Amino acid sequence: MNGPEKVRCMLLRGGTSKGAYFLAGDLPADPAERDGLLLRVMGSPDPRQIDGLGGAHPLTSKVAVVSVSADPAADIDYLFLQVAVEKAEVSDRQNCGNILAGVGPFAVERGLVEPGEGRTSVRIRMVNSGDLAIASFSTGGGRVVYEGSAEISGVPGTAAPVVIEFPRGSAPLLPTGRARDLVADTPVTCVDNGMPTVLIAASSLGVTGYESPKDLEADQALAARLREIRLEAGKLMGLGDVENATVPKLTLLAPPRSGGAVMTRTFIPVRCHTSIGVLGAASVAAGLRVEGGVGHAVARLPDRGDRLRIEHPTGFLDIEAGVEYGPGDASPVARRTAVVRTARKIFDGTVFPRPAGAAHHP
Ligand code: NQM
Repeated sequence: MNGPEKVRCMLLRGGTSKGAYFLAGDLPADPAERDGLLLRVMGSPDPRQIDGLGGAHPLTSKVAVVSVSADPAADIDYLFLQVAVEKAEVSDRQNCGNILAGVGPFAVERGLVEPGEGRTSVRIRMVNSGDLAIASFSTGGGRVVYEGSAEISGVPGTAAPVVIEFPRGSAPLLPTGRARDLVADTPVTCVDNGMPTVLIAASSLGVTGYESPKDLEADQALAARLREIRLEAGKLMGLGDVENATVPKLTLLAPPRSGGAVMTRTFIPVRCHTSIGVLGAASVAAGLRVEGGVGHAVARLPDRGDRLRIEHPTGFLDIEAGVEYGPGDASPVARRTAVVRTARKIFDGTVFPRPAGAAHHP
């Protein structure tokens, strides 16, 4: 099918990811046609994505589709799409909290939201999950202010903070109904505080959890074990056959090394994240607080408050996430989650997708 030859597009860094942001009205309404176009925009399938905007890694092959929301509880609708790098696949089965950081600024840039003087707060309906997020960020003189002094691990330099709050989500925090499961002979805690995630003690897989993402990705025996756990856990979590899905994520846990609550290595789900996803971190943080979960023996939880420091390969991510147990209730629920990210407009213009039907030789 022939899509448009050129599309209005903005490239933004959202947290530790980078994505192409579109107004929904600038893309084909038909999802199959839209996804075909996005593959051609990003340059997939191709390990180098040499003929498109993608950066040859899942963290830089992401798309946000934004529109005014019809939901009175929200200002903006945000649909996240993961464009596979080496396969001709576009998935709406996961959400992305890093790309979310750029959605409010993008909505202001495109005139969907009126910027305030000082700060602007945008209520965002995350179409993938149906949940809400509230993002607030610096604005002034009718524009988004990207410059600032907030630093986040995994991004060089500083930028203006984007504060993101997630009210209590709709999914059950423990999708299997248990704090601990034995999956492929491995004790795990399956948790979903915005991102379906399987928590595993690194030691139960024969690794330390301090290896570099590159070394972990090179470990073929580990990859096979993680695949087995993912497929079985996906079924237990009600996600069905996850062979070709980007969820659940798998997070290996080890004792903290730099004063945080826990050290992590997260598989998304095949490549190892160079830091950690926002909703992934929200799920880890909530999962660590689950009584009887696999995180308890590994993590050092602070005595008070909801704030946790999650260590990862390029630093740490501070996040507020708490869980509550009702009276006599064995199943905890997640309370509000909050996190600070930064975002930056990199490019605004017109993207010229590879022509439809052009032969590719993966
Ligand atoms: O968990 C990568 C990222 C993400 C997801 C992934 C994310 C989140 O860092 O909210 O941000 O887990 O695929 O962009």
